[in-house]
Amino acid sequence: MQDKFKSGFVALIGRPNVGKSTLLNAMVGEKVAIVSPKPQTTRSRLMGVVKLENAQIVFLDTPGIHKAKNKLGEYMMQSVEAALSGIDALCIMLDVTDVRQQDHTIVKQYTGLSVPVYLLLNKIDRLIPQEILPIIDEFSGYNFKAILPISAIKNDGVAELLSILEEAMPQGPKYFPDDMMTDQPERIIIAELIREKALLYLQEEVPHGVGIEILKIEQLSDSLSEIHATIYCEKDSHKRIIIGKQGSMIKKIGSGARREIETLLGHQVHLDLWVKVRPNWRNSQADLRTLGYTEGN
Ligand SMILES: Nc1nc2c(ncn2[C@@H]2O[C@H](COP(=O)(O)OP(=O)(O)OP(=O)(O)O)[C@@H](O)[C@H]2O)c(=O)[nH]1
Ligand SMILES: [Mg+2]
Repeated sequence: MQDKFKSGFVALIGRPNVGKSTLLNAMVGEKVAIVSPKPQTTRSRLMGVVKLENAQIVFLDTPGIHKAKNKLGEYMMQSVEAALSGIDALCIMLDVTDVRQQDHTIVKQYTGLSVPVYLLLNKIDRLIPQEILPIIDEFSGYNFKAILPISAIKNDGVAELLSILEEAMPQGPKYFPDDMMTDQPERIIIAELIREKALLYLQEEVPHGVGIEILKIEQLSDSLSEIHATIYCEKDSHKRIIIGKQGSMIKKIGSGARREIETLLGHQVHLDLWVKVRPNWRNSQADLRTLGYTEGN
């Protein structure tokens, strides 16, 4: 019955690399957020809409909580705070294979909110049950509505989480149409898929200084689009690494990204990538704007 329909907003927060974006994708059932083994993958708040039979839950994935070291970091932390306004529930995630003092700091800071707060113990596929119990104990003194062990990557505990959250949602309208899975425009998803491959293949500090600008997306026919993008980095030495020996690295990033963009668009793509140095762009407000890191994203 329509008047029994439930809906609400749920933010997903936690330290970098705990698996927030992996869970978002598992719940939505599509890749709406990029994922990587490197911390600070997600840079902006992004939405994933989960359609249930009698409910719609709108999840807000957020950048991993860390101490900002530049303007990009400050923007990322503002995105976390912005995601918390107007939510109906909060999920704090931690990685059971890597519990740190900072998880407690986050938990202390956010369990005081006036909405139900859930603790998600992610990556349980990497531990045996006896190893998970002491972690549940360690966090049982806080004001959680529930503590839920899950494995986002194995889709373990995800259906249970959704039904618990559905229960907690207020009655409300369907905020978004059924075919809408995210608030991210296609141009941003394409830029993110390129950045995901940069994060995957580049090492140490190089990928963290990467930003992608999409210059042009042109659909040439029903079955072909041409995309031009620039990969920004902060130093000449990084540019050399990103291009690689005889262009081998840029080719690897490009073909990995192209395959995913083809899946997204449903047709063939020519992807043309350029690398440019823009020293210290992570501290330049103008550069952050060019690369899409501004309020509202
Ligand atoms: N074993 C295991 N690995 C996982 C699980 N969930 C996520 N991962 C891995 O953890 C890494 C980080 O995942 P992300 O989803 O990018 O983590 P995040 O919390 O969004 O990270 P940031 O965006 O940097 O804050 C990736 O290599 C994932 O494949 C899980 O349930 N089990
Ligand atoms: Mg993420």
